[in-house]
Amino acid sequence: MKPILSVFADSPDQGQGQARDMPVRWAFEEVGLPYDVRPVPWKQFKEPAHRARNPFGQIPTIEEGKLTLFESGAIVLHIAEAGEGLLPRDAEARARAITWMFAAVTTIQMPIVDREVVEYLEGEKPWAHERMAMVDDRIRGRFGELAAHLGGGEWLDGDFSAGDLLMVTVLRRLEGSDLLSEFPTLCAFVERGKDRPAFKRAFAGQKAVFEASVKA
Ligand code: GTB
Repeated sequence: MKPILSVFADSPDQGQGQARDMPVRWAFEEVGLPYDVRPVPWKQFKEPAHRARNPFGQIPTIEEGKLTLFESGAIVLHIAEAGEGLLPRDAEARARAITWMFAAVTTIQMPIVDREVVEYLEGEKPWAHERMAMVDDRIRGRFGELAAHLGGGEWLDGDFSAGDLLMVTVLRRLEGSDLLSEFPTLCAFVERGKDRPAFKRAFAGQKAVFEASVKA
């Protein structure tokens, strides 16, 4: 039986692939595991049926027989462990790839989320401008460190891994922004991720769900 991935029925990003089902789709595509999707309408997010899948009433979730999982990073790890190509076989290289997965969803993603909070929720506060400048500086610091690590390398640690997949997904949240453009190394890293056929299939998949919602 195919796993079922819950996604936005009508994503607020209008099919730009910014919602957190995108890394999960990408991981399924990288390892070649087919999956079905369950589009969840906004009004059902906090209803008991969806909270049974995710206590926080969010997407993404996956259902795989009796197993239900939430948290995109954990789901990507589960898929990477089930298939081939996202985690090295060598135990130490595998541990390093998992370290990069955590670095993406914690160290790098946290200040980016802070920025989105200022932008979308705190923009009217009298201190918003000052706070935004602080958060931007924190992001710049992290981006500088990440770019220095990447240097002239293609991926974060040897071959492409689930760490790169999550890192590209997280950086995409600032795609097109001046902040990311300040770091050509990171922009090139993001583009390399987006060039992968599996990324393109995942992107097309989420876009098709959004377009169906517009037609409905
Ligand atoms: N830590 C969780 C994970 O990684 O799985 C976070 C999951 C999460 O934030 N889910 C969001 C959600 O379900 C959708 S992806 N929100 C509904 C709710 O909380 O009630 C976040 C998201 C939403 C919209 C855009 N956008 O419009 O660009 C981008 C990302």
